Parts: sequence; structure tokens; C-alpha cells
Amino acid sequence: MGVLNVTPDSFSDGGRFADHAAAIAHGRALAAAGATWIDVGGESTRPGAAPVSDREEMRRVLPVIEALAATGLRVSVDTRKDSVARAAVAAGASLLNDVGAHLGATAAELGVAWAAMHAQGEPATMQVAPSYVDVVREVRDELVARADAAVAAGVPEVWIDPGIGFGKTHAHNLALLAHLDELVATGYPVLVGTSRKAFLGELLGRSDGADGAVPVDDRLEGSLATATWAMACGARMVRAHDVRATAQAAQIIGGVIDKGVAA
Ligand code: PMM
Repeated sequence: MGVLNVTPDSFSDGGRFADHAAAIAHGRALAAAGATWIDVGGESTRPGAAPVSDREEMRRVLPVIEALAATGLRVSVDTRKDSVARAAVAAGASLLNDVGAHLGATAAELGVAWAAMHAQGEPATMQVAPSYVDVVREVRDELVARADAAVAAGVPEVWIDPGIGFGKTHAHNLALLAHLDELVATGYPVLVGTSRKAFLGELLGRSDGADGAVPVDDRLEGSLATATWAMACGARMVRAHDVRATAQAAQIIGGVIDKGVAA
């Protein structure tokens, strides 16, 4: 899944594709680089981000979704809003990438696929004091409950996503990655997004040798390592900014797993 943020303020690519023509060209480039889904978002969910109106979010994403879907690409919409989800599907989106995990009924009504991502709290405050007794169990149980309800409501395809960085400390993120097999074991296809996220910046040293957290444009190696780990654990999709490199990692992991199964 290639990330296409049509926003002025997303943490890693904010402002780069705020213009519709640039966004459409980048979406096509992501597909050419190996993305199966182009994930179009119009509201930054980075910690502390300001909310945007329905109208502004639609203005950002709808022309981009329409143009990409018209060329036959599979487009998902990354939104927390029912109105935006409906308009995006009318424009050609066929997967609701739901970072609030509350649009299951909408997906059922529209007959489109749904990715339920776990988040604790709202983007503005979610990183203030994330708290769990057992993060892996709580995230899994909440996702499974919502996924089961969506299946019962008739959603044709349901994905689950642990929501790395959404109301999670670095320790929570690492525990969820370490125990990703427990999400995979639920039987629902698992989607994981670690690409360029802050916890990678905290874990790694800067490639230029300077002190401090690794800046967002220097997190390719961490992004690839965690995407590769997720795929090896059985995740069926990873959400990534650096699509060419990630698709190559997927090809290798897929080959290894196929060989292992065949042997
Ligand atoms: N992360 C972001 C946005 N949307 N959707 C899913 N399903 N999973 C994620 O981990 C996820 C997401 C934040 O990253 P961005 O600001 O680079 O889009």
C-alpha cells in the first residue's frame, strides 16, 4: 500500500503533494513502483495535528481518487469521516482505510473493503499518556471484536492493523511488532504501517553520525527492516512511503515463503 498524503502537514510528506496534479502523478509513480493499493489521505493524523473540515478533506482527496481510480488503480481512502468515506467511494475508492476503526457499518452499506486500524484516543492528544495493561491482548481483542461485527454486517473484506504510533509508546509499538503473529493468528489479513515513524527515529543512530533522533527522511532502513519483519510474521500488506524498496523486500520475502512452503 503506497502512501499518498494530499495534506499540507503530514509528518513525512506533508506539503509535497498538496497540489492535485502533483498528487496524481505521485500516485501513478507509486503504482509503477509496485504498490497494489494507493492510499489517499486528506487529513494528517500525526500527533497533535489540527482537524480539518469534511469539506476541505473532500476538496483535497476527491479529484485525486477520481483520477487514479479512472486509470484502473486500486484506491483506498485514509479517513476518519463517514461523509468523506462515502464521497471517496463514489469517486472510485474501494477500500476504507479507517484509522478510527468505526466505519465498519459504512463499509457494509457501501459494499467495500474495510481496514480497521487500532488507535487509542484522538490524534490531537493520543501520544500524551498512552496506557495499556497488556497492549498486545487489548489491541488484538478490540480489533477482532470490530472485525467480527463488520463481517456479521456484511463487509466483503476486512483487514486489521495494530496502528503503530497511534496512542502507543515506543515500547507498545515494539511489543506489537514482536507479537504480530498473535494478530496474524486471528485469521484476519493484517496490514501494518511503520514507514518513517517516530519510534524508528528514536531507535536508530543518524546516518550522518550527528547526535539526536533520526530525521524523518533518514528512516528508510528502519522502515524496511520493520516492513520485512512484518511480512515475515505473516502480515499480508504493509503501508509504505518508499514503495520501490518495500515492494522489492516483499518480492524477496514472498519468494522465501513460497520456497519454504513448496520445499
Ligand atoms: N499510519 C498513518 C496513517 N494512516 N493507516 C493505516 N492503516 N496504518 C497506519 O499505520 C497508518 C495509517 C500515519 O502515517 P502518515 O502520516 O505517513 O500517513
